[in-house]
Amino acid sequence: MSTPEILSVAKFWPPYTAQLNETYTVHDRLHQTDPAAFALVAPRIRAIAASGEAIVTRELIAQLPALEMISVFGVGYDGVDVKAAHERGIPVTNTPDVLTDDVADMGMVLLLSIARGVPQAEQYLRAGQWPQGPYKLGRKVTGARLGIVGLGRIGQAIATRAEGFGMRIAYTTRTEKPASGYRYFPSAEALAAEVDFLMVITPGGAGTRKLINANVLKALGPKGFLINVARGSVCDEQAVIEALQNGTIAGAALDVFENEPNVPEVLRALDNVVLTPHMASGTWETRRAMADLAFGNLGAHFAGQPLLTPVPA
Ligand code: A2R
Repeated sequence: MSTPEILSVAKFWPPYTAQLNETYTVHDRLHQTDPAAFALVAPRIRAIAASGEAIVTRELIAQLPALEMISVFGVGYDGVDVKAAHERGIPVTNTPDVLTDDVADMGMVLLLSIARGVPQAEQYLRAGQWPQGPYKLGRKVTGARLGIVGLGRIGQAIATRAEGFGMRIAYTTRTEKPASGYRYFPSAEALAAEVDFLMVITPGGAGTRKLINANVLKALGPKGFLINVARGSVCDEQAVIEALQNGTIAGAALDVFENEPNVPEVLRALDNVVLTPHMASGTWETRRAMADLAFGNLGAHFAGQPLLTPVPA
C-alpha cells in the first residue's frame, strides 16, 4: 500500500520534518511554492501537518476533497479554520499539556526579566558602563500582585510558579474558576487596575483579538508591567507601543507579536521592554514531546485509532 500523502503548511523543527518524511509522502508548502503542481496532488492529500502559527483557510480545506484530518504542532490553533474543518467532519488535533511547563516557565522568565531589567543590565555591563556606577534599581517581584488573563492549563501553571514567589494572584476568564481559589475579575480592565503585573495567556483568534487595549493599559498604570506569552493578536500592539512611549505603563515583556517574525522598529528601539522571538515552548525536551504528539495524532488517525488530542468543536 502506498504511503498517505500529506500537505505540510509550515516550516517545522527539522527532526519533526524528518519524522514526517519517513512515514508519509510530504508535499512541503506546495500550495504556496507551486500552485500548478499542488493542483495535481491536491485530490490525493489526506492530512495537513500545520504549526501553531500556520494558516489553514476554508479555501485551502475546500481544495482538498480527500482531506481526513489536520494535525497542529502547537497548542494554539487560531490560524486553522476549525469550523470549516468540522463542517466537513475533519478533526483537528493540537499538542496541549506537553508545552504547559515551558510556556509557564517563560512567562516567569519574562516577568522577572522586565521587573529587574535583566537584559538591560547585562547590556550595561557588556558596554563597560558598570565602572561609572551601579545599575538602576528594579521592581520587587516577591509579594507583588499578579493578574493572569486566561486561567487555563498554562495560566494555572504560571499561578503555581508565582505562588512560589509569594505573589498575590488574581485572574480573568470568560467563566469564573472558583476552585482555583484566586480572586476573579470579570474583565481584563478591572483586573489590570488591581495588579502590578498583567500576564496574558489566552488562546488567540477572533474571541480575544485586541483584548488588551488602550483602556486596559491605562488601568494597569505607570507602575504596571505587561507580559504576553499568548498570541500577538491578543494585544493591540500599537496601543502597547504608545503606552510604553508615554509612560502609561512601566514596561512590557513580549514573546509574541502581531506580525511575526516582524517586530516594529519603534518597539525594538524602546528601553522599557524585553522582547523574545516566540520561543516560550522552545526547549529540546518540549519540541520532542510536541513532535511525538503531533506525529502520534497522524499515526492514530491512519491506524484507525482514536485521536490522542482532538480540539473541541
Ligand atoms: O474559556 P474560559 O473562561 O475557560 O477561559 C479561558 C481563557 N480565555 C479567555 N479569558 C478571557 N477572555 C477571553 N475572551 C478568553 N478566551 C479564552 O483562556 C481559559 O482559562 C484560557 C485558555 O486555557 P486553555 O484552553 O487551557 O489553553 P492553554 O493550554 O492554557 O493555552 C493557552 C494559549 C494557547 O492557545 C496558545 O495560544 C498560547 O497559550 O501558547
